[in-house]
Amino acid sequence: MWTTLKEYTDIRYEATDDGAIAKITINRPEVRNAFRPQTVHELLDAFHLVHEDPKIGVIILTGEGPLAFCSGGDQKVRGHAGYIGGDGVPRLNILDVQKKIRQIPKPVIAMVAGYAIGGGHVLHLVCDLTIAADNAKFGQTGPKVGSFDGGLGCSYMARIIGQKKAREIWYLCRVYDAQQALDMGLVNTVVPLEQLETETLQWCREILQHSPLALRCLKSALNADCDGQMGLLDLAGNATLLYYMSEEAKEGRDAFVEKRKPDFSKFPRIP
Ligand code: 2NE
Repeated sequence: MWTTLKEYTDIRYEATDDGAIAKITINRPEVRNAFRPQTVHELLDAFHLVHEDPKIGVIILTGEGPLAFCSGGDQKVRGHAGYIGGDGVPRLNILDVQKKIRQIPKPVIAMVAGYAIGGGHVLHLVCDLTIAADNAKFGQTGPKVGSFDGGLGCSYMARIIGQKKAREIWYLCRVYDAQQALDMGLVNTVVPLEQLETETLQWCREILQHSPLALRCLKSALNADCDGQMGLLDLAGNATLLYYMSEEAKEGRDAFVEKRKPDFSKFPRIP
């Protein structure tokens, strides 16, 4: 069913046999799939590959095993100014993964079993959709462990579930079960653990039946509202992409290449 596309140490990067669905799995179950700089480096690499692969239409982000989706930053390698990797440099580079998930022009689905906690909770939050197993647990721990995510972890969370609930989650650091998460609008659906992957693949297959360009434009349109000028950049990039595909735009290019005056007179000014 799954074919490995590239070997990594901290994650797995696989695709279905037809190449249409990619699955990126954080593979550190011994620490509840906490991420260290190496994990983040690999996630960025895999998301770059998935972005560039025109066969892939949907991406599943998940964690290895039934106990955790992701437990956030690896506290055991947290140093003075961030999480310290093999090069000794402290980093908070998970924020780059959050940006990549939002910017990639294909739906990303978080498939959550067990804990999605701390930075792991923000990761599911920034995905387009979340399918939760009935054993899933959600929450932030920042104020308990001396951390916080004041970026998408606050503003985007509040957009999704409202200011009161977002403040409750951050200030109290409680853990919420799958049904509570569904009631808050934090996740799209809850299914029995043993059906989690089947159900997620079903959602992927439904999405794959639809127009890739429509999905691409919708994702950037839904992002634009929250993402300011960078959101408009992606939305407008899609407008340019569509314009490049038109005869009108091709006339401008051809005229330049052929060293003649462009003739736009045949293109209507549609009201
Ligand atoms: C995830 C949770 C609730 C699981 O609890 P439980 O009881 O199922 O497992 P346990 O025994 O706590 O954990 C199993 C092993 O995983 C390690 C534990 O230390 C333990 O290993 P041993 O000590 O027995 O060898 N482990 C779990 N989470 C880890 C982590 N994040 N880093 C390193 N090791 C971890 C429970 O384990 C839990 O609450 N974990 C901590 C969650 C947390 O506070 N995460 C960091 C939030 S801050 C963050 O992610 C962040 C940010 O705020 C801003 C920027 C970037 C990152």
